[in-house]
Amino acid sequence: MKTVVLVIGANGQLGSVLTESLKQKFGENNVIASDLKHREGYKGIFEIIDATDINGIHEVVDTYHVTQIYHLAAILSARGEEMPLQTWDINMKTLFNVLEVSRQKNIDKVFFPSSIAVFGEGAILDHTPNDAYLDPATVYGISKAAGENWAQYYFLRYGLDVRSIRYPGVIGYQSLPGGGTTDYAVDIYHKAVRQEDFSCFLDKNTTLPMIFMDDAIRATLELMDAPKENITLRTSYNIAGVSFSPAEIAAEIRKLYPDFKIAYHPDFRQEIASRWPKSIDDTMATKDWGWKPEFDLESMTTIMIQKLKEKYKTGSRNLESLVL
Ligand code: AKB
Repeated sequence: MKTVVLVIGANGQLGSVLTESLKQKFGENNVIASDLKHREGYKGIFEIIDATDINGIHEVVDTYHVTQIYHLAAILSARGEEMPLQTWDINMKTLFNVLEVSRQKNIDKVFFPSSIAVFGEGAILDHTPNDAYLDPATVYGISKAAGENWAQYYFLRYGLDVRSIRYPGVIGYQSLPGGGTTDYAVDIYHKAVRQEDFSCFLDKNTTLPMIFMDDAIRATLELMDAPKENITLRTSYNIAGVSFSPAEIAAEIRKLYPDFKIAYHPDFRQEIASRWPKSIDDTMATKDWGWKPEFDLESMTTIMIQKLKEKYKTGSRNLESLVL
């Protein structure tokens, strides 16, 4: 049977890039991108879905005979703290709707992104292991920790093949993040290329786990391709990319822009970051499906700067238009 993929949250930072990779893999006519609003200039099949409405998901699944769902819609850590109850409602409602449609329609595979935000002070924050204690302190983190357990429940109870990754902060030139605590690490490159000073909302030595977009996409595709019997974790897999602090990324940028200036003005996001891991132990992902990151801070910085320079040169000063 042919694979038909539905991506929910296809306009987001990860969704917009993952959708393109899925189109390359399965063919443009076999990938249905969806989000709350249409994306201007998008090439391919696009449907408006509000994932809090289960009927909308059912309809699209029926119309296109969808066999896989990637559910990427969520309110992230920083934005979530501005509207805690709404964030819980949206993050959980959309997940339940996806799980229920998938169960009822016998969807082959479901992807649910989790995050390093599931961890809190109860975990060892250096090389945090997959099975560390989970005591998240943000609504987003709580919703992801609960979501992981619900994913496992649907696997154990109904045999639904749900797979998940705990993403570090994702860094890419193709799209912009929104509402996360790790967003500074994308914004900083934009400011550097535009030769502007950068005001950082985290303290200089706040080390966090991050991952370059290419690695994040490859991890997702590799996990989804892995034989079912290899997937021993039905909650979520830790994956490591690269860990660094604002001071370290600024130093790397200064190798290319020696005059680059950064000032530190920590706000409420510092509190969130200080409870998150500094680095991640991804032994389980390596063992089960061969995960290995390829990008370090230096190689990531070289590509980010080169690609953003090209984009700004071709006149994409409007950040919105950086979404592919
Ligand atoms: C955030 O900062 O909220 C996200 C995440 C780490 O899940 N980028």
